[in-house]
Amino acid sequence: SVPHGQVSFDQFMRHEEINNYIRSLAYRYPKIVKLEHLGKSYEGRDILAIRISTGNYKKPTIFIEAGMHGREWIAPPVALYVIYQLIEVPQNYVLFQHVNWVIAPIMNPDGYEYTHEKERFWRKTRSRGNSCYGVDINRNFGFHWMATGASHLECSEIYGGPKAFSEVETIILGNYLWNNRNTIKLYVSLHGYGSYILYPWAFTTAVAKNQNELHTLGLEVNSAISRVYGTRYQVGAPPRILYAVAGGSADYAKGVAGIDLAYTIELPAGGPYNFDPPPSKIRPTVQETWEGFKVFHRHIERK
Ligand code: ING
Ligand code: ZN
Repeated sequence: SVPHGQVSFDQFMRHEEINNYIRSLAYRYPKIVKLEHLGKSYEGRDILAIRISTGNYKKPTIFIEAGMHGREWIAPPVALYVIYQLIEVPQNYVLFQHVNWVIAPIMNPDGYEYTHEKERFWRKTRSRGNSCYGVDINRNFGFHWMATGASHLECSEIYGGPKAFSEVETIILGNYLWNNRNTIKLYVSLHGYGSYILYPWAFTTAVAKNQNELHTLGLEVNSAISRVYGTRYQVGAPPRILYAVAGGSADYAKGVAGIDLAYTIELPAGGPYNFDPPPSKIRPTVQETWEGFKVFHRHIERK
């Protein structure tokens, strides 16, 4: 475990440890950090975000979220490392002079804790159904919900839920994107695994109006990441390079909240099942991905 209020990139932290770290940052850096309580999960855990800014909330905002899928343990450390770099490395303060950052490291704390306590490969939320638990948050958003790539079966890993926004965690993320739609200029959803940089649309093979910008920026992020340890991502829309999905968060961010730059990053993971990289994978992964976030930042700053 990690000392209270500290962060570690040598182990996978528990949800409460992560929350305590970001609470401690809010306490230690009140001028640049604001804690945002996004809401409570189905089982009552606090879903927190940290806002990093100089105090003017009208600046273009980068919103990053991780941990929507319980078992994808590599994603929350990447979000935490962005938080750590921005706040605890003073040379990086230039990165929030013209741009605000909001980062939520664990969107599905119930699923995440369940993977620590009971079933390592649990993906969904932990809401109770008739025959099975849980809904896939990334199939539960109200935009072309259930059109493709999702299941009506409660026990499926990709169950879209009894209706769109059936899950409180989906509502919390959807409302945040909607309520901040005028300032959020970039949304990044962190997942694992596969080494993909995905952009809308996921629900259709039709191309987005700003496909050119989405693709070019994705390629630039990939280049910056690959310069560190040679990791290479595939960049594209899900139906072309992976599979079509409806009800995902990035499509909702773009299609409903009007956030034109929306990405899902499938981090490289590893381990026998690919969701279970050894703790030694954390450092190289967070370090290389951070280089990608600097490219995202530069793009938003110059826009
Ligand atoms: N993969 C994503 C999923 O939700 C994805 C991939 C995301 C496809 C968004 C299309 C759109 O299936 C994981 N690992 O969750
Ligand atoms: Zn995922």
